[in-house]
Amino acid sequence: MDNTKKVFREIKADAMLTSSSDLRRYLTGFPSSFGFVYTDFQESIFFTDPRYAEGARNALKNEFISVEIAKSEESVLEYIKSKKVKRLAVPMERLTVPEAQLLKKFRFKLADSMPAFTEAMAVKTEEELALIRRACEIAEAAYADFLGYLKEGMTESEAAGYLEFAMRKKGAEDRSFETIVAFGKNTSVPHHSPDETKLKKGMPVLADFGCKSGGYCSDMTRTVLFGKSEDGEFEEVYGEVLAAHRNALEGIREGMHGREADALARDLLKKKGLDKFFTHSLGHGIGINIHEFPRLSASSDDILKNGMVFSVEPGVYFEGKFGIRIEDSVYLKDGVAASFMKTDKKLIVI
Ligand SMILES: [Mn+2]
Repeated sequence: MDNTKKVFREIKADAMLTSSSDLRRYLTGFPSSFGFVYTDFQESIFFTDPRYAEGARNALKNEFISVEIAKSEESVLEYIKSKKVKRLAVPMERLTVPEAQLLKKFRFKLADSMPAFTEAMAVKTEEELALIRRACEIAEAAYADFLGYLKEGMTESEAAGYLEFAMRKKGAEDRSFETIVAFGKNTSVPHHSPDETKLKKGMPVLADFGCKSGGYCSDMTRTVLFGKSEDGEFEEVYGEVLAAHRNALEGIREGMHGREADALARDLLKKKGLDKFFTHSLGHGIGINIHEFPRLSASSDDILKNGMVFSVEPGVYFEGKFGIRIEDSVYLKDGVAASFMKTDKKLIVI
């Protein structure tokens, strides 16, 4: 079944119109920075501009969806009006104020398509899983090169730049979010922006990164030591974070709530008095977007289903000292979680 039907059948409306780039990509499988996807019970049309028309026609020639050139959103809405559509579904949370005003001018009754998108996009097809698997393989191969590239005196920015270059060199279309590389005490900031901090012996190195392949994201974090640390605290805490990561990975089951998954890691850290340093959630859904449904957090009622892809990323952060996070992209299959990642998680001292 094509994705337009998968989403549209869940919505009570005569037609739906979609203009956000991620949702458009989901419906068409085609990347574009401008366009509108119109779907009703008879047809799906991808309205785009001349920059994408040829590429889109080639990419979609055997598909369910036709390609038309549109000058503006207004001309698309005129087409929809001409089809006597009364109730039109749009992704409410994505509408801009000018878009909302335009829709009002055309006097459509509106329905929200966003819940149907969220649900459909959360459960991946085999094709989508294959694209995410590829994005994970590229990220892991780049990470292996990155470890060999780290040298004393190198800045975080340079190291992050190398990691991104390596992902592209190995076939990535893009990074899936801003690459995080943190050295030393900067590792205690979960989303540190790489700066001019130089790598010195004995520092921890935290890298949180991912790339896109076929429009789908990977997400991975590893923390290593650049030479042995002065005291044994880092090694000890690393062992606890790894135990929490493994407990979550092994314990996650289909049908669990996001909060139960989160507790698999959080409760273990709590026994060691470390839960107050685990300042974020266990994970998030991954797909075309780096953060999507479901949420694996202490307050999440989201239900985990086979085919969902999400991160498992417990972390412990000691302000001004160091932080440790270990993250894999994982998927639920046959009721249990399986990691896309093969990179060893034992503590590495380089
Ligand atoms: Mn993540």
